[in-house]
Amino acid sequence: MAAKPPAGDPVQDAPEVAAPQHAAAGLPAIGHTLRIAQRQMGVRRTALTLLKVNQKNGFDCPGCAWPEPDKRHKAEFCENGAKAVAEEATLRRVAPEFFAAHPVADLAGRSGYWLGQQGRLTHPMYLPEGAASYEPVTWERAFDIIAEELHALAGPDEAVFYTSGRTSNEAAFLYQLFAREFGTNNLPDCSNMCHESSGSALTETLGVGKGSVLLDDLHKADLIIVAGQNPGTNHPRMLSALERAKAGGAKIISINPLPEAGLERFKNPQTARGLVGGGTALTDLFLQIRLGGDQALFRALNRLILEAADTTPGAVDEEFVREHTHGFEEFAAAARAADWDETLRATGLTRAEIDQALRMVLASRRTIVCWAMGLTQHKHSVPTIREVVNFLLLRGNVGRPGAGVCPVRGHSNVQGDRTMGIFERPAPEFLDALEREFGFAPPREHGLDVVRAIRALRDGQAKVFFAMGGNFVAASPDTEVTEAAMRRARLTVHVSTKLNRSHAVTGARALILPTLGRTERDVRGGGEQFVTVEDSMGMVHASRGRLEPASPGLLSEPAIVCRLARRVLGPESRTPWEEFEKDYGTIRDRIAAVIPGFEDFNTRVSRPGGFALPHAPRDSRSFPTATGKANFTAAPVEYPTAPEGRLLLQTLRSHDQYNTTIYGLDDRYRGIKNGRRVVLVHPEDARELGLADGSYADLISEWTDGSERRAPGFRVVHYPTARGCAASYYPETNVLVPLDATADTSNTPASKSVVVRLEPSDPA
Ligand SMILES: Nc1nc2c(c(=O)[nH]1)N[C@H]1C(S)=C(S)[C@@H](COP(=O)(O)OP(=O)(O)OC[C@H]3O[C@@H](n4cnc5c(=O)[nH]c(N)nc54)[C@H](O)[C@@H]3O)O[C@H]1N2
Ligand SMILES: Nc1nc2c(c(=O)[nH]1)N[C@H]1C(S)=C(S)[C@@H](COP(=O)(O)OP(=O)(O)OC[C@H]3O[C@@H](n4cnc5c(=O)[nH]c(N)nc54)[C@H](O)[C@@H]3O)O[C@H]1N2
Ligand SMILES: [Mo]
Repeated sequence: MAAKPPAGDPVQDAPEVAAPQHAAAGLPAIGHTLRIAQRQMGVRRTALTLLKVNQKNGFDCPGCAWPEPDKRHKAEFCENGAKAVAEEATLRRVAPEFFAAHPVADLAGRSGYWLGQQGRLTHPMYLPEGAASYEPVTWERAFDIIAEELHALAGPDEAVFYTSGRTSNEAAFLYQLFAREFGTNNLPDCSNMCHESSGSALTETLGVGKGSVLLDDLHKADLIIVAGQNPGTNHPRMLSALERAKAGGAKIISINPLPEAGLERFKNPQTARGLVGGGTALTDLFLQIRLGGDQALFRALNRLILEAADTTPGAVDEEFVREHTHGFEEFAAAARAADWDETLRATGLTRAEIDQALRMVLASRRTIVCWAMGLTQHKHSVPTIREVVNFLLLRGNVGRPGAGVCPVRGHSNVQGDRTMGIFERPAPEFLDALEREFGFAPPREHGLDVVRAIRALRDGQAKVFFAMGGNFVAASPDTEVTEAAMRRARLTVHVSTKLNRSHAVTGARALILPTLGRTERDVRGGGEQFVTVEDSMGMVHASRGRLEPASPGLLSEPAIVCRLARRVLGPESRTPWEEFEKDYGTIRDRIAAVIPGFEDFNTRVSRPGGFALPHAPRDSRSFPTATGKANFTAAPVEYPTAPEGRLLLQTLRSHDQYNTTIYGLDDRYRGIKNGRRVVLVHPEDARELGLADGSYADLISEWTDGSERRAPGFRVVHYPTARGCAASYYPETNVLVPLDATADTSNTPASKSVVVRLEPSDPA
């Protein structure tokens, strides 16, 4: 991101700070929702649109991946879902005249917020080599340009096909099919930066890289542990499930360096008590952990459970361990050796707090652990999540009602995209099935993930970058490195709904291909089409857009892939791209033939509410791992540390953003208003560093190779975070995350533990 609000950009970052709040939602949330929605859509469209979100005959909320309950409310959305819808259903437009008035250099100087506020893209746009501005282009010409650049490559692996997580199952299936027929597995996706660590850890230990619980399991649990997740902002509908679990007697432990308002108390806007009353207290025990201390915490709990079993039979589910697991002895030896000094240092917790957690764990028959980015974006994320699995396996908390692993996904269809084959390291069985069904030989070598794709572009080994949604340059780490890498490409192409920074940081030539959003009617081949998505709990259901498209010139994502494939692959491709474009039902028939769990897809998805994908550990306590059992693992305990005078910085989301899409400049629950360049620091740490509340500082990250990266001009906010741990918003701070700072095994950027020094400065 530009360091300073650029000249001519009316967005002023001038943070005002009040005390953090202690409850989420309630009446203020409704007021805030309606204000943002009406600003974008007007009153009538706001009402019509919001009533269709997440209804059985409506569209899937483009916000988060939290599942819909079977019995739905009239208004089954949340404040932040409504903002996501308003952002897409806005009445504002970015037409060709806009690009004439704003050359690329001008766009590159604007904030992400300003770019997003301009409205929906309406025409395919082309930036010729050496030109200053995008100009309108026909769809045919756009596909010709892409074909020209792809055919000029020395080989298919010089192309990269990125996916963000809003893409429907149908579009994702076609997109990976096209990339593989073209000849590459270079299919990086946002998941590489998100839950890849969960996928890696769960596949190795349980055999399935997805969560093992359904929504109803949350309602039945005795204990729900929420670690490294801020559902009040990022999965607000999860609070209703937590509220219901509490009504059934469940206890909640939250593990977080920040006291997040949404986890403290929930005022359910669907109930009178929530609207005007005090709401429901959610967290029973708050463990204010240091960044990256979770592996040490779960290791210590595992030691304590094993010790309890020495005196209390049943503390360990011995029958489950014997029948269904592998590697117990080695794990138990490592856990029994957990060191208390190290545990307390890594976690910043007291022994009394951990003992209190243990009592709650031992009192629970059915335990679920939910987590998100606070666990997945560290160097040692994979062993951390494996330790969570150890913890659940010990007491038999996998594969029975009310218990299990619950990685809470981000984008609304990020899990479905992976199921459809958007993966740079596809399983051989998946490729075999593609080969059988489509009669071509898919490439077998692994492709590039996000970080490796950036390196390949940087080093000139990749030359065409194609993105199905997302905002790659702003979402990726090491902004300056990533932007320089992108500028080296021959061609960059973005299929997008809205303008963003990736359209302003381009290769020699660039294309913007505008597409339909979830909310919009999709008529192809004379008939109205629907698409399908998979939520965080493996439920697959239909999504039908209801609004008139933002422009008659838009193509749907499946139509774009079909036309691109026909143009690039030519008559050699035996895939019926034309038929796929006209009737998405024919795509689903092929998905059914290729992907296990989708048998009879068209029939089953027509049922209201859809269907659940099979999940062997959940359904039958069988574990398709290398050992055929659930694997205990015993990794050495790791945790991040910062040298004297430095802090660990996490980069996280405010309440008014969807990843790189900025809805507004407030972070209501944390008491921040009208600005995003803030850094939250514990008052004691700030005093030691000589940083008064309200003063300004540059954030400088220090990487192990001695290199430094700087983000200037952040207002220091004294905030009750864990000691030694600071927090600041993404994507402004992505410039600080070194490209090489990634999680072991999953290669996910370690954006939740960046070592920084704060230097007093002026406002940026
Ligand atoms: N409104 C809205 N909804 C969204 C998104 C959005 O941007 N806006 N993004 C979507 C996407 S793609 C995703 S992946 C999810 C993200 O959902 P979250 O993971 O909730 O998102 P973050 O803001 O990154 O929050 C990380 C949380 O983990 C805590 N944390 C950080 N480091 C640690 C740690 O080391 N240990 C522990 N125990 N806690 C830690 C932070 O304090 C914070 O509460 O949300 C999805 N939903
Ligand atoms: N420092 C730091 N970096 C992070 C994270 C972090 O916590 N800290 N989080 C990471 C995570 S979890 C994720 S998931 C990634 C997100 O990375 P991305 O998914 O790449 O980024 P988004 O901001 O979600 O993408 C927004 C853009 O998607 C486009 N879009 C929206 N809807 C549609 C649609 O229906 N179709 C199409 N074709 N385009 C659409 C719009 O043009 C919009 O500008 O960022 C990662 N980066
Ligand atoms: Mo994500």
